[in-house]
Amino acid sequence: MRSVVLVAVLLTATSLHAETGRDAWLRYTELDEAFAQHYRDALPSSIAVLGQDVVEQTARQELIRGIRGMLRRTLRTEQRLPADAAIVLGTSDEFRRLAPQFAITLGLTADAYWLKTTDIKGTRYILIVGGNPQGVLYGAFALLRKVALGDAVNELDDKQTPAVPIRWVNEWNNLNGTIERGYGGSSMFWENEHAREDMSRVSEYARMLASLGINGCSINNVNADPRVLSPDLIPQVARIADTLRPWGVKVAIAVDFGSPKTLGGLDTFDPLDPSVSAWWKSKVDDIYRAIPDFGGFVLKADSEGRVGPSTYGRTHADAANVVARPLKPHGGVIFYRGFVYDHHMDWENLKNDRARAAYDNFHDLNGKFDDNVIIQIKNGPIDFQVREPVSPLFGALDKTREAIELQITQEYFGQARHLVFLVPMWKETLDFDMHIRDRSTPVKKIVGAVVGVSNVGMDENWYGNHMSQANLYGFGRLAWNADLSPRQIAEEWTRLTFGADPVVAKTIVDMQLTSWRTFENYTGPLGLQTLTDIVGNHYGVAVEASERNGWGQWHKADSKGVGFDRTVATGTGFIGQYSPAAMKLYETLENCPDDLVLFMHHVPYTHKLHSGKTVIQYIYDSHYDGAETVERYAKEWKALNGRVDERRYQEVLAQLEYQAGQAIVWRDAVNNWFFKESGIADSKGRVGHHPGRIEAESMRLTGYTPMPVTPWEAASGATAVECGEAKCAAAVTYVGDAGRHNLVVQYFDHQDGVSRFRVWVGSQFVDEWTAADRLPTRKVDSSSSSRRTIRGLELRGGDEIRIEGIPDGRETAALDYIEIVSAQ
Ligand code: GCW
Repeated sequence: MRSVVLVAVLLTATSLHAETGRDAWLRYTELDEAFAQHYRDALPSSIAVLGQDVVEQTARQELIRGIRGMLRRTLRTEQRLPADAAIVLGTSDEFRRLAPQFAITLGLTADAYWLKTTDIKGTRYILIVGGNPQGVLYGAFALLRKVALGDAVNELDDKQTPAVPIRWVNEWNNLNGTIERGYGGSSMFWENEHAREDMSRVSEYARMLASLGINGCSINNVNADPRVLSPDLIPQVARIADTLRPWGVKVAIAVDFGSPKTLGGLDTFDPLDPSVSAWWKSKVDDIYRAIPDFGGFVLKADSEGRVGPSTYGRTHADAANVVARPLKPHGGVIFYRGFVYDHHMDWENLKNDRARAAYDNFHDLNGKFDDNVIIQIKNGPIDFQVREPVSPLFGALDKTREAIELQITQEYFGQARHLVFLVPMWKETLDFDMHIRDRSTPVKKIVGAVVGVSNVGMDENWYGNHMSQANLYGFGRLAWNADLSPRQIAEEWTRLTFGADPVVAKTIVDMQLTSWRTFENYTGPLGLQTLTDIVGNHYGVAVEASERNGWGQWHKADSKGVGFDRTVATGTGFIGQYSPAAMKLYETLENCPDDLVLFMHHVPYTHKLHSGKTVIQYIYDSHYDGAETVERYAKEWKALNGRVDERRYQEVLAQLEYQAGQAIVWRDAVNNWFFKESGIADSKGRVGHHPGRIEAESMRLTGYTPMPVTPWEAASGATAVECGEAKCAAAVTYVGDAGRHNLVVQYFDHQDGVSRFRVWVGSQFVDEWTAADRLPTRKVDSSSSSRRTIRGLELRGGDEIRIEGIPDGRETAALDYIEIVSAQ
């Protein structure tokens, strides 16, 4: 509920000083005077904390900081309960013991909070009551959020209880300082095989986590280095724990199941061997001596080359339990990952199906895990693809604790170079009804923990992209309350991050709410999954990369049809892993939603969808739609010039313009590939026809030589030109109408150098740039394909357009094509 106060927020001038994004949604920018005055009147000017716990002290400090920032008031700190108005913080126990006059009888569970305005003999208090010290801190953040959002604080009576008790993030950080699937710079925890000396970023991050109610953080890659358990490293983990503790965030680590052997020197890591269980016990006891509030372990076993219980013919339950038992007396848990599959699967066996793996591996073990084991299950049965059904394993473990694992880092979602707001997708998963035993059982009611793969880095704005922060924010908010709507979350984040200007808010929220569909449209619609290089960087387009290899992420497109038959009737039987009601949704083409049709069925390209379109036409259209929508985002963003601080305005604009170019690379690659494979033309005549496009290989080349590109669809005409000399040029004579034109230059920018490009029209020099972007490839391919648009050139027939490329290092100043389009 937004109050009257909001109106005042809308009138508040945006503060437009340059922002780096480092403060994320916790900026606490000054409110305008009238508005600040309103809150100064509504909020007491002193603060008192009942308890001694460090987390409660943090809560007080945060309130002082936030109120000082927004309201230009430094709250008076009172050592004991003042007789006049105050904000009073404490746990419900502390209130009962130390401030009985408030008569707090309400029961609050761990982490819950209650914000309550109360009057005692005419004196006004705002109480922040927590079920525990963390709850107090979460309450403090909630109060500050209300002020920042313009919500009423006059008559507070707001009790919030988190949906699940365990809300953790996993950071896939390596001890050498790199981050697996991290796109925001290097690790804030580790550097050169040690914990960093300077923990200030960790502390800032912990604050962000606490502001969302996240209460645990696993600080190393699940592809775990056994050394993390070495006697040297444990004190360093303890130092990280000390930094997280004031924010109520527990530290956890990912462990390698082979550690008893590789690190401990035993000759086995068999979970049923007594020496192995003794080793785990002594290791766990050592950890708790150093870190009494240690959260626990994350374990990836028997997956993607990690060792596991299969070495000894043991089960996942044996493996999980041997590690869980010594954790138990200390209150620790183990998250055992459900992401177990065979990546050497025979692709010629039509019954093989990676999607089946998690369920097949775990459902028989239901009830066999100790009660401090939590099976951590990815949202979908494959691997964080652009669209997947819900993992059927959620419905198969009713006697075992379950966590849902969501990926905040955008591995298959454009890796911080593309704007994709993931909350709507997560929300669909959490709301999906598994219909277990014919009862309504949405995933959010099944899971007892929510885990997000976060992977923030040292980049000033944490993710390498301002917009990606919204995914961490949204993850935390949903983990706390899965009933929040994506719109509410997007609105909150946008207002907190970019201010209250309604035009800014509307533009950003609209982009965010449509961005998942947009990304899906130009990457992998209809349940095809992200058509990226799945054996490489998971970034650029490579339609066939997932086929004919053991990784099992097949879409099975051939000249006749496309899609993976996972039906019970004729396919792999995957659909049979769901309850009868969910099965019914997917098993027949009549019922199966279009969005997942190719995940569940193999159909001819001419199959008509519920929408009435054929599959092939849908593929073509969605790719054009997706690319056009991103172009629209960039235009809409430009309309915010002057409404967003200059630095973030420019950085987001550059990101959206880049994304618009990449969306075209995807559009053309996917559409050309399916056109070649199916032989069916686009009914709208666009695929394969690009008015104004001139292939670089057909230009007059000086020094440049044509090269085939792999995969072929990554370059227009399957060919680029590259320069093997100090300097090369490609020229063409313009033959079109006279007038204002935009000139697009499609070139390649990889990691091995910084090539330069210069452009002339006749003798007039019109543009130059360097290929210095940070893109995940060392090759001429779809990931390096980049776009430069030179706007508004007045061209006349007969003009020579000439592009000069100057290679650098191993980068060859390669060109794909140019396009000349009217700017009218
Ligand atoms: O999505 C895949 C990633 C791997 C990751 C693995 C996992 C940590 O490509 O980088 O390894 O999933 O979740 O274990």
